[in-house]
Amino acid sequence: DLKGFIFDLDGVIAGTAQYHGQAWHQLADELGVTWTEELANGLKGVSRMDSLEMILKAGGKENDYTDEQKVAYATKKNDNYLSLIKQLTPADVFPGIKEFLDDLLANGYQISLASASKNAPTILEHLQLASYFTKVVDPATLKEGKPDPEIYTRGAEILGLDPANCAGVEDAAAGVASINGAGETSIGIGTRSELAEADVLFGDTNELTLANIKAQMDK
Ligand code: B16
Ligand code: MG
Repeated sequence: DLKGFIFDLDGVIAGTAQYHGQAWHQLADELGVTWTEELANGLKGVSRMDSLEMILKAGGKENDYTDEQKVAYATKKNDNYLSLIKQLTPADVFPGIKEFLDDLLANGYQISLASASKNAPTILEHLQLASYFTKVVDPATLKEGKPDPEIYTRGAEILGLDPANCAGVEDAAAGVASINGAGETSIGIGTRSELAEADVLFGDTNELTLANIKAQMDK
């Protein structure tokens, strides 16, 4: 039986994935790396430094920069991203998310956050959702990023729950792989072609309800 829900942030709670994409696209242009849909999707859920490595690799430039230069580029992307998320307000919370969170709490479920983003606490403040997420995995303490299971394993741990009693909610293939690897139920938001391994799948956050989840799990 499910007792806890572990949430991704970017692309699940709000449309910040689009701002990450915009900021990386700008950096890829600067580095002379061709921006493709495939590259953009592959970056979803992936940590900042791993994302930069993927972009450099896509352009065959993985050996062209020193670690110091790489950190400088990643910082530049983050500064750009921070300027984009400044405009976030509670109106940017995806449809149905607040209702779902309220419903979970009203029914005694526990919730935690498993975002790879070091900016997650800031974003939650902008969205006025910080009070829902008193349990947040600190990505700075992780050895491995998504798709490794570590972040979702920790998401269950901080709730004091067995992973078998937890579900994770994700928009990225790397995140679904992390949830599945942790032995939890994976709930994907997106398309079947992108999130082939999700146990439960919705096309849109407004379909995310306890009744809809149970209906798909009982199938
Ligand atoms: P930051 P999530 C992930 O957040 C994003 O999907 C990914 O695009 C980003 O690179 C990563 O966080 C790190 O974010 O640079 O802000 O620390 O989807 O796990 O909530
Ligand atoms: Mg995400």
